[in-house]
Amino acid sequence: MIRLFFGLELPGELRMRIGAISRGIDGARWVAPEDLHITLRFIGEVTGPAMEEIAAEAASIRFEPFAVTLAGAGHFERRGRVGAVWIGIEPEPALSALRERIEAAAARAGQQPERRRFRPHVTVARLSRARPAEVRDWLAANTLFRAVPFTVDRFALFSSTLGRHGSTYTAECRFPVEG
Ligand code: 3AM
Repeated sequence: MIRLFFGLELPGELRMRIGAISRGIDGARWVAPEDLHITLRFIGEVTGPAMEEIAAEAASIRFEPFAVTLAGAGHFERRGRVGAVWIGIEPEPALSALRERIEAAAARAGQQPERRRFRPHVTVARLSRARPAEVRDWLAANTLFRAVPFTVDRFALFSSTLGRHGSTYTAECRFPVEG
């Protein structure tokens, strides 16, 4: 079995920039710069043949290149606790449209529909017992984060491997605009 999700890779300069703000919360599990990404659609554990089917459907997706701007910072809470901090993404209809096409491709490959609302973000750290004051300070320090737009001309199917220091991600297949 292999754990999969669709997402976007980030340009090196952006990963470096986020790497530079990946500090200041004691006990945070910072995502390594090479693993920073935008998740488009979580798939979960599948077999090799199921992965091939998913990839084959994704390969039929066509889209025009578009620009994405990372801006702002936020957090996700679970049961009243901050579980992750992230850098946000400016609303971009083309990004939502690409996500919809991936959702349809996943459905054609037999995946159950994703019911969670799409909240595009770049997870910077996962937290379990962080001090609220440190989380607040990190969010305040990065609320004005804004990067130059970058062009999205491909998406990827990533595998996720759980290691001793958290998950690492590998782009198993890339799907360029040109097909
Ligand atoms: O790294 P981000 O936050 O973009 O949170 C998981 C991670 O997102 C998310 O998939 C990405 C790659 O692991 N994820 C994990 N389990 C999930 C689930 N059951 C999930 N998303 C939706 N449903």
